[in-house]
Amino acid sequence: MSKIAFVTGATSGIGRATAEYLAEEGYDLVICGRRADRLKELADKVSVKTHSLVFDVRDRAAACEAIESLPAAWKAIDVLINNAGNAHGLSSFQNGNIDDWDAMIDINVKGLLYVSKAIVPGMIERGRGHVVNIGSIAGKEVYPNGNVYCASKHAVDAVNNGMRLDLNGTGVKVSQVCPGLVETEFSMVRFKGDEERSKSVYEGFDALTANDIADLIRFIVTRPAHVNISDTIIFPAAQAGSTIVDRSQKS
Ligand code: NDP
Ligand code: 8X3
Repeated sequence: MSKIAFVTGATSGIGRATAEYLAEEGYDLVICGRRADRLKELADKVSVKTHSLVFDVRDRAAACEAIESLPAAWKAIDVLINNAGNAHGLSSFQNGNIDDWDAMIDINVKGLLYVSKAIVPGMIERGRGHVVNIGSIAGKEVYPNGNVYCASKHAVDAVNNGMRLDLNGTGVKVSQVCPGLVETEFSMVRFKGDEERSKSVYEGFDALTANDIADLIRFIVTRPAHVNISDTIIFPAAQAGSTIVDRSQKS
């Protein structure tokens, strides 16, 4: 019987690449995001069965209804990839935009909680499952102007650890992947479509790609049943911390 992976934020970047890599491993996919056209494109590309759910993770009722609407054949989710999220803005605390703060807390933290609460009980009932939370180096360190994004990812770090403690003994594994700089649509979202500013984030070094992160996630979810990789930090070789990037060696 094939396994089912549920991927949030599958319309772009890390989520999309992860869906593709898990399809290669034979997982049927529940793919989620707000952009239905992108989900259709992904569904057409992969060679496994897919079920698309279009919802905004910050809308609690919509998230619950979408997950409840899954047909019986799609309900026994084996792997949950909690990936949907973004940074909105990069400003000092005193100049921060409260709408951006709301977006980051609502999407990165509350969205992850809503989706997990709808899926994890089924995993417990079945006595097996794996939740992979996409955190960030921003959940391990705080950097200037990162304030609320860092807070949201520190919350993911805490929720990840809390889930792992509470789910111990249930057969459900909990893992976190914390990337450094990955070139996706992330900076275009953070800088509200400012292409030049977005490009500058990745200048002068080889940033990670979405596939690099998907490869790590694939490794984590394909370990034997007795192995849990509980936490990982993955950097580009040129990065040593949130604010330490060697931009002099671009190949
Ligand atoms: P992208 O912007 O490329 O992808 C973000 C994904 O999240 C999209 O599929 C988007 O789908 C989804 N998403 C955003 N907001 C919502 C929402 N309200 N409801 C539902 N889905 C939403 O960025 P990345 O792939 O880089 O980011 C993925 C994750 O990786 C995030 O959690 C991010 O914080 C984390 N991360 C990224 C790093 C990087 O440098 N890029 C580094 C460390 C962590 P749609 O817009 O269709 O709804
Ligand atoms: C994304 C990486 O350094 O922009 O989480 O916060 S960073």
